[in-house]
Amino acid sequence: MKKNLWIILIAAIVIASYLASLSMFSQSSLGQLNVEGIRFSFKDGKTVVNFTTDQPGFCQVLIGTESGKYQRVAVESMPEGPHREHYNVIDGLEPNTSYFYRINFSTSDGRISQSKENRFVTSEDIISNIENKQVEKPNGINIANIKNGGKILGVSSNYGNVSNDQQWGANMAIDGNPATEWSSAGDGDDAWINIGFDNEYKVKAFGFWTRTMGSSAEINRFRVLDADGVELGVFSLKGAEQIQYFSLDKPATTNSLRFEVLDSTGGNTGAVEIEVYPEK
Ligand SMILES: [Ca+2]
Repeated sequence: MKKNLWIILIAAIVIASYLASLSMFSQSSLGQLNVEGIRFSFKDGKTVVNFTTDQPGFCQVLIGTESGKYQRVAVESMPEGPHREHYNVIDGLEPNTSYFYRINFSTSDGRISQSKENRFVTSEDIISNIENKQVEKPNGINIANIKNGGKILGVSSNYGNVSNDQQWGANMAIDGNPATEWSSAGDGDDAWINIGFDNEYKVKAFGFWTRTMGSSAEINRFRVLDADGVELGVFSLKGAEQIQYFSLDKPATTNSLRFEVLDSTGGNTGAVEIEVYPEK
């Protein structure tokens, strides 16, 4: 019974945030949430939102760079039952950037309320420790490579609208050849590529080599998601001279990885090579 109630609550919060993100309902149809002592902190690529509510319950913080449009959600870190002290975490916000946010809240008896929209600015040094994730080339088989069963499940675009197996097509990022490159068709920070494997693996590390056109097309930061869309981390690149390897905070069991650009020098972003390594 208690478990069912949590499922209903969580579903209610998800639906409320979905509706909020689409702006399909009038704000007056929801209770107004008042929060106390809201605080933002920034560390190791994470933004943490702390606040207190009058009633115990669950909440989400909807976040976006445009007023009324919330593309991201800061979720509660391991909630154990309804509570008043809230601790919501989100990865991968841009440094020194102004964001709009709104808090969705649900009490244990199912009442949903929402805060007014407000804004905050992320700190300069939010990403300062991310580079620590870089590692030496991992041992083992590169399961992203076409020869090892890697395949493109989707891509934001290919330059010249070519197919994946032509020059500038997405396959060029997983062909093991440093002389070939996948280039998007001007996708800039919106470029993404989804790489499937021949099986499910426990992925521990990956390598990423951004392409560059000197003053454009170079990826600075990107995030990685598993097959369920769960974000596995945000990673920063240091230049385009070579492939750079990263380890995941914890191995991810998945049959694909999706790489999404967060920050770049714009234009025809893409990758020379992407490699993925599972645990043995
Ligand atoms: Ca290549």
